[in-house]
This record gives sequence, structure tokens and C-alpha cells, in this order.
Amino acid sequence: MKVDVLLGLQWGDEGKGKIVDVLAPRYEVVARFQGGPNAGHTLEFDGIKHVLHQIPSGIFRSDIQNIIGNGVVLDPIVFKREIENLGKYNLDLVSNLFVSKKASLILPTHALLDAAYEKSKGDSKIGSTLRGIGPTYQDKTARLGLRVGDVLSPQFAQKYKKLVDSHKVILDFYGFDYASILPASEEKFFEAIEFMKQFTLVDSEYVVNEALSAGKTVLAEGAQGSLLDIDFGSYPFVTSSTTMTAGACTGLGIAPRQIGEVYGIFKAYCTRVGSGPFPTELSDETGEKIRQEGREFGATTGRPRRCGWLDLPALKYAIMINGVTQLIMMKVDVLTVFDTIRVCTNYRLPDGSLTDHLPYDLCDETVEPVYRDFSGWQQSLDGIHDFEAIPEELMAYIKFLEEELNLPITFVSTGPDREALISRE
Ligand code: 2SA
Ligand code: MG
Repeated sequence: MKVDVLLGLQWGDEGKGKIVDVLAPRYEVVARFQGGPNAGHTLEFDGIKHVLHQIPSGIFRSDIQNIIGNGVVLDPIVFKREIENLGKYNLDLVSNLFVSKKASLILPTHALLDAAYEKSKGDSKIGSTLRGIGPTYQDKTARLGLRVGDVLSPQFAQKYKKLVDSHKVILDFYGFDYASILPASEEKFFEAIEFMKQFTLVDSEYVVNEALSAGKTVLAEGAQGSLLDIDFGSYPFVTSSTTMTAGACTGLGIAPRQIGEVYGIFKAYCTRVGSGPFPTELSDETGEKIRQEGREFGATTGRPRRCGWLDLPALKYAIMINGVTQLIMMKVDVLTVFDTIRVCTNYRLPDGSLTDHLPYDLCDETVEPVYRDFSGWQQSLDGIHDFEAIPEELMAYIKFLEEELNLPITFVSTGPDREALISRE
């Protein structure tokens, strides 16, 4: 069996949570391989909206094993809160959720360091979610970090203290006051660590590979998006993990040849939360209209998301680095209000030439998007499940994208609910 990977092709918030939930019945294992509580995966069914941060989106289906892989940075306090929030749904979480011993632990001081680093950057701040993601990955690669498996060691408290003492030196350097906040969060942290011990802490690379050998189907659930990837995103305005397909290999311990389908999720327009280049951004009424229609506010921080038209050079790049095999287009319903829908097909460089490649540094090299306009459909897509029944303008738009991107768009989502979906499989 192979591991199918589902990931976002833009700057996150493409609607991955909904699609994992829809595809989940096909899988026996759903695993997160990177990111942490910066993610906000929204699932909506039976009239209730759920936002998951660290727990895989397969959790609502009782026959799925959910794995938090080694590539994840896990905040035990957020973990405890998420589990407690799920308490009312009567899910058998203890038997369905496994946490990799090799996942990195986010300590309370990591979030403080995030805030201190952001503050020191002034106007050039990244717009981090301030969940401690960057500093935790920093400690991991500096070979200083603590991992989930360390909580089982009798020396855990000493290891914790040693790392926190070194964080305090850095916080002092930045003149960041931690003394008034830290004791309360430390108390919560140790409570949450005890809480976490009731779950099965595993060598998840064995769990995943043994599941594959036993013929089980596995879905790897990406977080954030390809344009936030540490290597290929718009550096330094990126997150600190490998958000692309290759991250599923390192974040779960599976070989490249085990990768099967790669589902690339994209919105019919673009959004970005946090700073950094965004060529098709609309800082006008149209952008505001997309934000309101699409309810484009951060699922973790509530921040308004920046909105703009679909960007094909960026999408092609994401498809290339991920080896996408099928596309899934989200939030098409949001565009129903527009009489004209624009798609950026190329960038014009300062010398006047056109390109569909991403420049090395979008921050320094100003590109002007070149658009192609499409007529809108301006009729509700509610209740449409059959591709043949969609308005002809939408059909023309989808066919154009398939041709440009050279891939099939197998699902088209027309609303937040599980049921609002057109399948073309
Ligand atoms: P971080 O927190 O240090 O990883 O932030 C670095 C950059 O990555 C962006 N980032 C995100 N972008 C979109 N969605 C994310 N998740 C939440 C959501 C965000 C929220 O689902 O809405 O609620 O604000 C996410 N997580 C990180 C971030 O904005 C920085 O640009
Ligand atoms: Mg999100």
C-alpha cells in the first residue's frame, strides 16, 4: 500500500480539514507530519463547526487510527484543551490517537521566544501565529530540543529546566519580561504532560510502515501551505517546517517510493495571513468582498486574511515541487457574487518581459500580475452535486484551469459543509 498525501498549494487555509474529513472513510490511518498548533483545520458537519489544531482530521471517524507524527511540534497545553473540547462527542480518543515519541515538544518559553523575536523584527515581522513553532524547530535542529518521548524519562524535569534556563538567557537579551507570565504557564504545562501520558506514545514510523505492510490505507494530512514551506516558500515569510510532499517522508518515516496520490488543495482565489509577498493581493473593495463572502479570518488567531485573485504561476510552482496527481478546488461558491473573475496567468517583470516562474525573491523583485478575465456565473451552487449541472461559466473556468495546470480537478467544493461538494471521480 502507499501513503496518499493531502496538502495545501497556497499559503494555508485552503480547506484541507474539510477534504480530509470527506476522504477519511477511504483510509484506515490519518497522520499529521509537520506544523503544530499554528494550524487551524476546520471541519463542518451536522451544523457544527470544529477547528482542529494538532489532532488529525480523521478523529471524528471511530474506525480511523490518527497519528501525530515525528515531524510535528506539539504543544501539550493545546493538546489537552483540544482533547477536552472533543469530550462531548463521545469519541474513543485514547484508542484512536497515537503520538510519536519523536515529535518535538513546545515549551511555554518557546511561545515567549516567538514573541520576543517578532518584536525585535519591528516592521519586518513575519506575522507568526506566536504559538512557538519557529523556536521549537530551531531547538530541534540545534539538537537541544525536548521530544514527546522524554516525558517518560525520570530526568524530564531536569531536562526541561536546562532548556528553559537557556531560553531565559535569550529572553533577557531581548529584554522580554517572562517572570510575570511563566509560572502560570509552567504549571499548566506539567499538568498537560501528565494528561498526555494516558495516550499511546509510539515510534510512529513503525506504526505507519507496519500499517502499510498490513495493507492498510494511510493518508498524510499537511498543514499550512506549500508557499509557506521553509525552503520553497517566500522566505523569510514562511513557517519553519517542510510543508511539501517530501515533508510526509521525513515527518512520518516513510520512503519516497511509498508515496501514492498527492492531492493538491487550492482555493479558487488566494489568501494569506501574516506578512510577506502576495502578488495578486487586492487591497481594495474586491479584496474586502472576498474576505466577507469567504469568511476569511484566521481559524487559530482570528486575524483577517489578506485576499486576492488566483495566481497560476504560484500554483504551478506548488504543483511542481509536490508532484501533485489530482487537484481539489475549494470555495468556488465565494466567487458567485462577482460578475468578472480574474486569474493571474503570468507576471510582468520590471523589464517588461513576461514569465510564469516565481522569481528568487518576491520581496525585492516587484512583479505585476497579468490577468485573464472570466465571466462570473452569479447563480447559487447550493445543492449541485453533478458536474454536468454547474453553470457554463464555471465549467469554462474549471476547464481552463485543468488545461493550464495539466491535471484533473477531481473535487469542487461549493460550501463549508461536508455535503457541499461536486465529485468528478
Ligand atoms: P508560524 O506561526 O511562526 O508558523 O507563522 C509563520 C508564517 O506562517 C503563517 N501560518 C499560517 N498561515 C495560514 N494559516 C495558518 N493557520 C491558521 C489558520 C492561522 C491563523 O488556519 O487560519 O489562525 O491565524 C498558519 N499558520 C502559520 C503565518 O501567518 C506566518 O506568515
Ligand atoms: Mg487554517
